[in-house]
Amino acid sequence: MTDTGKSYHKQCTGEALQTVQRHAADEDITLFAGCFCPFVQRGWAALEYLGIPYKYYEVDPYKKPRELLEVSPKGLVPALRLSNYNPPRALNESTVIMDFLEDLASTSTKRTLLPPITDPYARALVRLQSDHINRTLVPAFYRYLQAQDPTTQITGEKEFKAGHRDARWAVRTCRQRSRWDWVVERGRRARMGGHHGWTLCVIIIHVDSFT
Ligand SMILES: N[C@@H](CCC(=O)N[C@@H](CS)C(=O)NCC(=O)O)C(=O)O
Repeated sequence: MTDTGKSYHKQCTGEALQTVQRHAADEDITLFAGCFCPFVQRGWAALEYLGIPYKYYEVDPYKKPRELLEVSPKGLVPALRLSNYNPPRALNESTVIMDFLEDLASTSTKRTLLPPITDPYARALVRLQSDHINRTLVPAFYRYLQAQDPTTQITGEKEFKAGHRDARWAVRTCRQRSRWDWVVERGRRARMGGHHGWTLCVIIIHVDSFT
């Protein structure tokens, strides 16, 4: 396989590694992960919060191993292999995965990342906010993270900080408009090791900004 020239972590460390080690055994759900990837991290946080059993499986998406291509057509992480089907099924795209996990939890662990189903407007606002974060903040963060030379790093930092300010503004606006306290309140608890909300999973890389 050719060297892509990209530089990224291929193994978790610290508490993340402990979590990986707790999820080494086979389960119905296998998370195909790259630990450096913020899209993986949001699906992973959702699995953890929702209490759904899973196996963590680290792969290098830039090397496109065959087993990853079997579960993710473009060979991107995250992806899920669902072994409780025969033959096994697969799912990719982080927000689709989060939706799937949310639905799965509603009939199993009964935990939820969203406001109650009886409040569809509050749920829609959470998704609206997440969509905004996906379009603005996450791409800027990712460019910043991957920048290797000083000029790209400086541009990346500016874009990221602008996206960051924008996201904070959006959260404030949503709080004024609706029941945003729910999510932000959950954010505070997330910091203390308690609950994550949907948006906080989407924006997991910025949890500290909201607490
Ligand atoms: N829209 C996708 C993005 C996933 C994605 O871009 N993953 C990156 C790692 S962070 C990847 O697999 N890159 C491999 C490649 O581009 O070949 C999602 O939300 O799941």
